[in-house]
Amino acid sequence: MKKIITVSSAVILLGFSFLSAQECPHHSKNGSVKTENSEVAYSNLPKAGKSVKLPDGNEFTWEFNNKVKLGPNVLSVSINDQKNLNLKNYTVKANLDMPSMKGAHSSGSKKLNLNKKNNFVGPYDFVMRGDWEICIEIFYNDKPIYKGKYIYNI
Ligand SMILES: [Cu+2]
Repeated sequence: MKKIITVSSAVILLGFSFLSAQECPHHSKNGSVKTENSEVAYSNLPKAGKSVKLPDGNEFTWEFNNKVKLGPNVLSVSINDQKNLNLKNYTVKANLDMPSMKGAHSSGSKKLNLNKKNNFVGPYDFVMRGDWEICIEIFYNDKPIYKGKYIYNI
């Protein structure tokens, strides 16, 4: 009996730490992306400019649209089909924070806006040097289909 209890608590603990590892900090304030059915695990994003495959076969890239510096910068995400046409019928959200100072300068999860070139863009402020975690979420028909994170050193 004791063994069974130990095993099941180990399973619960494992499950719990797995979930915590998936979560980007300060990223789910409204809770809407964390419902059981729509849980999408965080992937590690490749570096800026590298193409990432989405589950639906389309691809996206992320980058900052200028030389990244301290202060305000613009994050840009473009989603393309095989013909390299920019697709706009997605929703993209991003959150930036410093893992070593969680919450101290979190941008919060912000929806990126579609510009004239059909890129999703949004302003983000690097207020100090160090490692920043960039979390990007992509939704289709209000359902999260991709979540990725990347550590960016400023
Ligand atoms: Cu800081």
